[in-house]
Amino acid sequence: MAGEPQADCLFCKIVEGAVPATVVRETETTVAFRDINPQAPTHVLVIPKVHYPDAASLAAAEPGIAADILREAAQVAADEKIDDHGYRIVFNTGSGAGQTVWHAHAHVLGGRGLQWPPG
Ligand code: IU
Repeated sequence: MAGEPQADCLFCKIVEGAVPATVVRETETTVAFRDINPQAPTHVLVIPKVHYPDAASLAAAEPGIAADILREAAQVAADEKIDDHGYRIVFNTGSGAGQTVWHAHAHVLGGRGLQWPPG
């Protein structure tokens, strides 16, 4: 069923606590944890507890939870004190854009200068 945990999904396992992660925030609908391969001094992933393969399918099915992700991303940026110099919220969507984990997630990146276009 849509949104149900997937047995082969790493991020579902992090939500369940079956795989360890450095969790920085948790709400009823979301978990935020440090990326295992950080691309900036602050690199946190914010994920929904429900399973959808990407941000677009999450937003279509659960727009309230998609909004929760954005609110949590902003809270992470404030907690990490990266909001004064600017930070980036990224949803890689599709393999051509670099998505490798098929459970919706926002990257929150900051703590260094960020180039545009991102490449
Ligand atoms: P992507 O947008 O799907 O490429 O992002 C997946 C991210 O998940 C990527 O930055 C990985 O470093 C990160 N990640 C992680 O934090 N822990 C893991 O066990 C695995 C991937 I696998």
